[in-house]
Amino acid sequence: MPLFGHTRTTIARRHALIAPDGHVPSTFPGWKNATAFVLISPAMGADFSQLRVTFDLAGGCAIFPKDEHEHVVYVEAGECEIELADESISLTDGGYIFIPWYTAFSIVGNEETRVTLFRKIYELQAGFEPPPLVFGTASNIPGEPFFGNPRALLQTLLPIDPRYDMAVNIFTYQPGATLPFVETHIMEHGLLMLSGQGIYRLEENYYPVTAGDAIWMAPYCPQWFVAMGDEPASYLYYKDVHRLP
Ligand code: UGY
Ligand code: MN
Repeated sequence: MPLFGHTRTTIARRHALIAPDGHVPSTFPGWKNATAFVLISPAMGADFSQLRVTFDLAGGCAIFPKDEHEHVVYVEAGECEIELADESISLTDGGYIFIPWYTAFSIVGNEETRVTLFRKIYELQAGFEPPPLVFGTASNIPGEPFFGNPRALLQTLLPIDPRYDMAVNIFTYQPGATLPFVETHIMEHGLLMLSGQGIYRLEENYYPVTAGDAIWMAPYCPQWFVAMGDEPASYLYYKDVHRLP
C-alpha cells in the first residue's frame, strides 16, 4: 500500500499514470454483477477509452449496445464469453477480440475474470469496407524483434490492414532492454502493464511502473521505456493507425 495520503497516480495534460490503488468503479445501464474502471477517457483529453472490467459472480454481464464505437477486449485473467447476436465466442487468459462498430455484444464472466477493453469511434475510410470481427490468442502471435532487437519483442494482435483504424500490440522486454529511442508521434496510446516492471519516460518525467499500472500518452507525448528487475516486462497497448490527420 502507498504511504498514507500518497499515490503514484498522476494526471497531466498530455499523459497520465493510473496506479491500481486509486481505482474507483462505475456501473452502466443493464450491467449485472459487472464493474468497470474507466482508466482513460475523453474526459481527460483522450480520443478513446480504456476500461478494466471485473465480474462479481458467475454470469456477470457487461453490455455494449451498438453505436459508433468499436472495441477490443483482452482477457487479462480468467475466462469469458463474448455474446454476439447469433453466436458466442469463448476467450481465456491472453485471448482477445476486435468487435466492429456495427456489432452489439456482451461480456459474460465470473469472479476470476478480468478484462481490458479499448473503445473508440470508428473512422470511416473512403473506398474501404468496414473491418470484420477478428479474435485470437496472444500466445499464438509470434513476437518480432523491434528494430532488430531480439530482447524487445512486439506482437501485433490485429491485422495490419487499412480497414482497421486501430492497433493493439504486446511489447515484451528482457530486463535492461529499452525502446531504442524516445518516440514522439501523432499516434495516441493507452497502455496496461501486464507483468514485470521498469521506468517509463512520459514527456520530461521518469516514472517507475509495474504490473497493473495504466498509462495514457496523448499524441506527441515523448515516450521511452526501460525494463528493470529480474523478470521480463510486458505491456499491452492501443494505438490509432491508418488514417490521414
Ligand atoms: O508502437 C509504438 O508506437 C510503440 N513503440 N510505443 C511504445 O511502446 N510506447
Ligand atoms: Mn509509441
